[in-house]
Amino acid sequence: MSAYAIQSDNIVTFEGTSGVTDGFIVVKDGLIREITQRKPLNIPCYTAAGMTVTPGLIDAHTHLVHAGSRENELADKLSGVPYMDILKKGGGILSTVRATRTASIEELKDKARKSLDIMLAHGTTTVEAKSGYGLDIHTELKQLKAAKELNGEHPIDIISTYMGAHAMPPEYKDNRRGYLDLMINEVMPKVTDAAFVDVFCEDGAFYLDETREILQAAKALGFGVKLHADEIEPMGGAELAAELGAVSAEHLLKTSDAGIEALAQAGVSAVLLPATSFYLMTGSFARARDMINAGVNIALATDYNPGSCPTENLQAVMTFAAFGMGLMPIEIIRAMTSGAAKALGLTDRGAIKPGLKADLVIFGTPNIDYIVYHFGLNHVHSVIKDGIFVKGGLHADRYDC
Ligand code: IZC
Ligand code: ZN
Repeated sequence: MSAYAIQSDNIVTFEGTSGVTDGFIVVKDGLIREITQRKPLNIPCYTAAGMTVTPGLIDAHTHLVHAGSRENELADKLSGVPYMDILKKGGGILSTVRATRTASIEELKDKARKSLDIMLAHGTTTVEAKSGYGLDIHTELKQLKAAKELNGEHPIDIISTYMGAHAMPPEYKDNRRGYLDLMINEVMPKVTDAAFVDVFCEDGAFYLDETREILQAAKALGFGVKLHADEIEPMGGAELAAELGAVSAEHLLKTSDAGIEALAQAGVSAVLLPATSFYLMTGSFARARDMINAGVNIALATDYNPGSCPTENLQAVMTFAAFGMGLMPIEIIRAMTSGAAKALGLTDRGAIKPGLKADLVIFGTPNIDYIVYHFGLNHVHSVIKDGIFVKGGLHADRYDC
């Protein structure tokens, strides 16, 4: 069926001031055609009365494609060993690099596909996926190829990011210049399956000058650029993101007032990852309220990865955004839909608006506050991607409302 309508008394559109309306969403050929108060005639009409319809959730920061897991590091973490110390000892990211290098593309895809299924079941319809667990040319391209193939095979849209600058590969430990040259001259020109390049700008990963050089080269090749910025140490990453005209700066736990102002002035989106703050037991969260007040566009994402945030579930992130950052439910949903679309440079989704993709989540809750209020479980009733029910579905006896 190419055209239908969904009726609900709680439609979170992000049009107007409150962003919430009631009425009918008319969907045709995969797109939203109309939001109307009048019942459309001559098309099937599903009723989602008592439920809440939002745009499909967009997870703007994940490390989706990788092999292995790191529960062997949990005891160290719980005993207070810092994340970067585990990396320095050859664990952390480098442990996942070893597993990913030896995995076949099918093994990578099988694991990532399971994660995509979990994401979809929790309401995610678009996901960003970073490479960065190969650090050599072959494995980085293998990760990006896995993501590209999954994009064609799974309902979720995958937007890829090349992140060779995630950690210094052991074979270049004493030759940082050599690894920078490899990424800039050999890997990036061969990357055809990614929209963005990202750098882990952090003490113990890549310094500010190295980050600038890599991202300037990426821009010259036509990539959009992103930074893991000011996560653990205040490195001036936000200021660099502004200087480079980055699409987004991500993490931002330690960003200064000047850094926040720079993001606002340059129109750089802030991608915030409160579940990671929780999982790393940092005791602090990014200053989301100050960023919103300064006029910075905010996205909230999972950071799904096997080390610092092993969850695919954006509803878990809602809990930490609310109770860690003090954000309101409407701000949280906006940051996972229209805010996240902007942080990925996407203009065809992220709101319930005529002409946009019909990517919709139907939550089995009476309003959006309830999604955040009753925490720790999955409230998704159904998911629609490009106009098609890909999870759940409204009952046939509810046709023709
Ligand atoms: O595998 O630990 N922060 N990179 C930077 C990560 C977390 C992913 C990981
Ligand atoms: Zn990350």
